Amino acid sequence: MSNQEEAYPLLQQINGPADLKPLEPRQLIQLSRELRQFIIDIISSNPGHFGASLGVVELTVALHRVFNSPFDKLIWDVGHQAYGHKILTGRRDQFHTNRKYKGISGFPKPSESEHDAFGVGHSSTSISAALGMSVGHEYTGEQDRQVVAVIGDGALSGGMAFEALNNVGHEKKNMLVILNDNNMAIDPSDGAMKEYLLDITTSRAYNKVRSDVWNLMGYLNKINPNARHYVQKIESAMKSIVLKQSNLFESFNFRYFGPVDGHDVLHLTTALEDLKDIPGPKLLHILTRKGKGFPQAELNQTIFHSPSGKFDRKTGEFLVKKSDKPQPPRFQDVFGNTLLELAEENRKIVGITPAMPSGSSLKVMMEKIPDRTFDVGIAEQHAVTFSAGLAAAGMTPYCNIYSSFMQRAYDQVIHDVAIQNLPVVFCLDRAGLVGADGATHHGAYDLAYMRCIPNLTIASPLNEIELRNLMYSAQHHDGPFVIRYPRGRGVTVDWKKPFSTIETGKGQILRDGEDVAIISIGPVGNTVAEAIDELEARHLSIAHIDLRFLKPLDTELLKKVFSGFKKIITVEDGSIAGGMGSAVLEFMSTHNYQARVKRLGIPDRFVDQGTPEELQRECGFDKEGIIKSVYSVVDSKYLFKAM
Ligand SMILES: Cc1ncc(C[n+]2csc(CCOP(=O)(O)OP(=O)(O)O)c2C)c(N)n1
Repeated sequence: MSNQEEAYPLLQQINGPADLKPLEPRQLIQLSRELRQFIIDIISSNPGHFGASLGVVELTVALHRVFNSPFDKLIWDVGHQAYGHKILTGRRDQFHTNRKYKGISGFPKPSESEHDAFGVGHSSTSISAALGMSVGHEYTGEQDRQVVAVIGDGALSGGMAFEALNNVGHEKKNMLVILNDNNMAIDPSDGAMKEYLLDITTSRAYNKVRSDVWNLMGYLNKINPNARHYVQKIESAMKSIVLKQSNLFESFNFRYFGPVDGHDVLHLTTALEDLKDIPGPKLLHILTRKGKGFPQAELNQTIFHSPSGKFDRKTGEFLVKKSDKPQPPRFQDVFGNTLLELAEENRKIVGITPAMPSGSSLKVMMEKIPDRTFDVGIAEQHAVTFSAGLAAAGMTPYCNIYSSFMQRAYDQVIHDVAIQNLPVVFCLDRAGLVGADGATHHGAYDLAYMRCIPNLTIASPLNEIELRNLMYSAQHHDGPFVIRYPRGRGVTVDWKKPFSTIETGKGQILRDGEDVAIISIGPVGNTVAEAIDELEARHLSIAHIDLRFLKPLDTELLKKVFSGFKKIITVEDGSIAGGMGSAVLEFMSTHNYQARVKRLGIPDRFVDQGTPEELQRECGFDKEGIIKSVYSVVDSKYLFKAM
């Protein structure tokens, strides 16, 4: 017997949802146990999202027992909780490659499996997608397909989820929304919705009425399907009296069921079976515990949302020993600490995050100055316009949004901030290739999508020290100011060193040279510097310009570069199309310069997951890629010189 067969005897036999159908009820419990253990065993040695998948193990088993994927459509909101789904739908033996280069994606991805009904990664999309499918199935004559959206209480705080609820209530199509309520996003859930969900789960009288109706419906349905008609009559009478006024979802024309224990696989299975037969929009409210079954993850839910390294699969202790040498701070830590420092001096500064207090390190300021920090929920659009309002009232908001999530709030940046030239400082974290989260999370497009917006200032620091100085300089800027920086860490920061002002729109010459000029923006400039060191050792003389500001462009500096060089390479950790290199080309054309310009960056295709180093190599802007590009633009006599 192999180790696998010994450790997960039942899971080992599950190669697709069909294998769940003949299982005895007690085997569903066993399968849940094995599935949970399998996730713990793999994620402890190949880190990824953790707590959320553990929390929906029973739901996942129940869903695949009751529904027939891929005929029925299961849509996981965000998708970070879908590991169990992947494992039960034929990807058990690949699961050890989760989030790795060329491995399987950490999120549902239709190109990876027919069971991944909809591609996800960003939150609050599931109800819209489910409604679209439900309507689509009517057009294609496939209305017997069931459509299920699974959404967390955190994801439900996103405006799009409410837009969808509103529309579903109007369309009244067949679909089931499962609200997975664990009272957590990555950090504890915030906002009025959280209180509402708590009220609804604890209101005894309300729930007694609900469950009585539900039981009656299930019972009558079994003895006589026609009896549903009478039950519906009773229900709609009740609805108009009690439920509609007291239940938000009922007022959106959903039938609300629950709350039920989301860790009772047998009860869940029966509930889903019952709901399958009820037409129209339904919402099943389940209560779960994030990290269920792994005590450390239940206790430290934020850390174990997505543990940063390998951990002991029994004790939960992290295995990577802290290095003896002090590590440079992460960009996000520099953001958090610097904002606190600035806010202590400048009382107008406020900090805003859409549900990422830990990920952005806004938490640092939150702990010290809670009354000037705001976690607004997974609501990027609102975060931007809320910041605009704060700025209009004379405050200085620092609104921290991950680069890829900022895509959500594009019109808010243009309409609510830029047109009014409001002084909002946008700190875009996780810019560039982020690594294991893959295509949905790379901060690939911000330079391109921000560059065309009038009134914006756009900067990217070479390192953490510059991030501090840019944040310092931005507070008195008259108009919106974008600072984009990556995940990870670079250089040591002397926290005692006073801030210095960085003049808006000024780049810097990092190194003089003769043969080729390389223009970079942001921390990728450090990779460029390494490449140049190596090229110098091979007797090539390369100039290095750190543009620092994409907008306004340092035209003085660029004029110097185009006057002195006929071979120019641009390097950016962002999309080549429309990014910094494009700005340089436009500059060249506008000012009638002629040069050979080669642009390096993220190509015009979606890049999957891997380590940032692997992905930079794939995209051709790692050290070797830069060196190769230099050789490709220099004349053969230089090549000879370089030998
Ligand atoms: C648009 C967007 N903003 C932020 C995130 C980051 N994010 C991933 S999971 C998550 C929390 C989701 O909470 P919830 O829906 O309650 O699911 P849980 O993890 O609690 O199961 C957040 C904020 C995201 N994926 N998409």
